[in-house]
Amino acid sequence: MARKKIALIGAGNIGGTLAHLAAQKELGDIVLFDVVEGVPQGKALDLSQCGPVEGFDAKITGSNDYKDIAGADVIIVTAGVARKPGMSRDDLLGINLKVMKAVGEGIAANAPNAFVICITNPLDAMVWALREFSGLPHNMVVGMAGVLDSARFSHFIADEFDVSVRDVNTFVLGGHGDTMVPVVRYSTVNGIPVPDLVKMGLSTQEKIDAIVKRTRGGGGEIVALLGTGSAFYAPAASGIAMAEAYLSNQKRILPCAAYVDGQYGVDGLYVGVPVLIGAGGVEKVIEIELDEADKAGLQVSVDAVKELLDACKALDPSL
Ligand code: TXD
Repeated sequence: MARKKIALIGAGNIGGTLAHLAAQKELGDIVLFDVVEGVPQGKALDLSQCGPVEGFDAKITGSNDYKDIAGADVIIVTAGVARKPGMSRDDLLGINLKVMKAVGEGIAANAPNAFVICITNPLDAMVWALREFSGLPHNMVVGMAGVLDSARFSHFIADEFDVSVRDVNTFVLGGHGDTMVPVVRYSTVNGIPVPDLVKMGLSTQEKIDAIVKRTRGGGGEIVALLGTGSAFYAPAASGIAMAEAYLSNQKRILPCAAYVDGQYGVDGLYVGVPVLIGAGGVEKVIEIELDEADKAGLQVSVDAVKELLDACKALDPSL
């Protein structure tokens, strides 16, 4: 049986980490693509040499030619420019929109049957643009943000209650930006909602509010600490979880930037919602009940995404 093929567009910090994780998990053979010559080839060779030490079988190659992504089952896109300190995700818009055009066309011409996971920022606009440029079905193009944002939320909650991260399940809706909506009511420690744990005296509302705020600024906190570049370990791990859900038909419910057409009162936008991912790609958008505050929060997020899309359309009239 032929191995699955994973194409990684962008061989930077996240791309390299994705390749390493995909190889360790033996998800398939891996092609690292980048516009910079030498980098994907060099990383591919370096990572291939992990194989004998770590004991994985995966063919890892580097390329500057879109033809090499032909037949990919999964494509994860990190191509573009990362945030620098003081730069907002939205500042990246102009540069990364052009990158999405090139990537979308490359995918359409060479791997139109792939499940495509976009990671490039500003995420909710870039995943929409990538879908438009590639022309792939909406259920086969999805953005990674919610898995990462809820991982950050979960980490902070586990820390606060001093419990294993494995027992923590948190929930983040909305856009990947300062307007994201961490939903405390649907966040639990082994099934016990966080508000109940607060009532039990195990934390305070002020501390939970601070965690929500820190989650919203989770990316910026790391950007400021690193000095150059942005987070890449957890973003890569999150992208891989989504790829595995598709490749192994896991039917996982994950918060992703997915195409929403009707649900949550949203029409024709990519926005962060819980979705079911299986062999059919995004098989379903799960519409959960929201209280008024969360609804209002989601609306702010949706409006921010709409503004970004308008900005994209102004920059590229073909959209
Ligand atoms: O939650 C999320 N979605 C995110 C998103 C979390 C963290 C970082 N997020 C964004 O991912 C970040 O703002 C960036 O837009 C992407 C990629 O982050 P990474 O840290 O991997 O950036 P790098 O190291 O700068 O890598 C980007 C690579 C680099 O090697 C460039 O040469 C390449 O992209 N690049 C291209 N590849 C292919 N085609 C084109 N046109 C191209 N342009 C640049």
